[in-house]
Amino acid sequence: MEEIKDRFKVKAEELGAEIKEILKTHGKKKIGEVTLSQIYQGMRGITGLVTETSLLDANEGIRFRGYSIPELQKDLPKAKGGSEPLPEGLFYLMLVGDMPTEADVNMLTANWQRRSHVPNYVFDTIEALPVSAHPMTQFVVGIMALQTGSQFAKKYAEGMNKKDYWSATFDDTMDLIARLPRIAAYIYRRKYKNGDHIQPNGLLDWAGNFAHMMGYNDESFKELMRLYMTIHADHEGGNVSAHTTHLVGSALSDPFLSLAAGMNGLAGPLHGLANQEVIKWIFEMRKELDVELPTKKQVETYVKKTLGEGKVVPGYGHAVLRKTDPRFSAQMEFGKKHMPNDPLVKTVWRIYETVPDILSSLGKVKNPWPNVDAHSGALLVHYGMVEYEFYTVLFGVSRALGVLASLCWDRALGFALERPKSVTTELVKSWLDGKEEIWEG
Ligand code: CMX
Repeated sequence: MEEIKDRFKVKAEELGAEIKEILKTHGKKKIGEVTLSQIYQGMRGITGLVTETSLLDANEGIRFRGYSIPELQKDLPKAKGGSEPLPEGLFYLMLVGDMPTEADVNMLTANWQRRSHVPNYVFDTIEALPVSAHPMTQFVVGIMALQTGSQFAKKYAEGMNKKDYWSATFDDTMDLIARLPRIAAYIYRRKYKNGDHIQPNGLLDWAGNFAHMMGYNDESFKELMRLYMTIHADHEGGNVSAHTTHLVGSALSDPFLSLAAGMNGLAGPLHGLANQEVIKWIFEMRKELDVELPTKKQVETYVKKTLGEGKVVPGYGHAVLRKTDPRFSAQMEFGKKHMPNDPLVKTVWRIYETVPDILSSLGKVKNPWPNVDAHSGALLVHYGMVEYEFYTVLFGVSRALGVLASLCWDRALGFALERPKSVTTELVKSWLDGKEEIWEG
């Protein structure tokens, strides 16, 4: 068996035994209560999922297996001559739970290269769509076309023992991650570069090769891709893309079906599509004001106009976070290092100086600070990637690392079909009138 697969198996067996013991002794322990507001308002704050790969702290931001983003930037292996973490390393950390060595990361790069062949019918399926189709639509269709090669689906149909679910999930996960950059780059070149495709370079790392296939060979763009693919990978289990992948996977839908579902969720403007909305909004602001770098006063007026039109300020706010997203800060650091005088990047920083006070003054926004999506577009535009409709696909390729590592854990730990209870308002009213007892599970 592959080394990483063996290591994952050992870790999963250990944790599986531990969880069994925890549930035997403490299975009935209450860990919270649920209010009516929570069930009507997006289940905010209800602890209802277990996700091993990362944990979000409202004030500190995301930690992957206990490591913050600055710690990952310091400790994860880098490409030769580079200073940003290799996403292969983050995947290893999320899956196995240990900080990888350089040899572990090289092993993963080689493994994904071996698995990276995308059959021609996948490209043909994408080609059947009009070129005007949104890149996320093309991306999901590409993933669905790949599904025909699912090991999990094939083995399940042949009568797979449930003890082997994790193994087939692992194989599909590795195949998917290996192939996603090729599909994403194909969509980019198809839509924006007249179908002038670029063959993979087998000597490059996963993110470096992705940059190369999209047509960006600047070393600092490759570094940006390594950082981008690392920081967007996971944000614990309750966000729409992670939760959807987990939910659909709980029906034993294979990893291709599950990831495609998660990616459809990522394509929503309140989630991953916000990265395209941010840059679109900034471009519109600059056009309307007819300036390259608006003043703070101009930004303030434009933000108030956006709010007055009943719209949200894209890239600001978060369902869980209550401080500046460290993923925003990591990108800001990258900007300071590689492009401190870029007017668009400086506009993002000026917006950062302006928006939090305005959102706070509304009195209802729980988090006035920027999230991950507030910064990414400006860095991409700096290198010439101006096609903002594509940005969510970049997010999706990265997010696959986290949600698929989690799916491996779901199957290895034998997690159950997800099936929460729902109620009607009629029933809620009869609870409130005391006509019926509130059910407590
Ligand atoms: N601009 C204007 N109003 C905002 C706002 C923003 N950036 N963020 C929150 N609000 C408003 C909400 O719309 C809500 O208003 P109503 O009560 O009138 O409906 C109110 O403030 C309270 O919302 P909240 O509890 O603070 O935020 P939610 O948990 O409901 O929503 C989020 C979180 C991210 C959807 C929201 O902040 C938002 O719409 N932000 C802009 C879109 C965005 O950047 N999304 C990307 C998130 C990161 C990601 O998943 O990729």
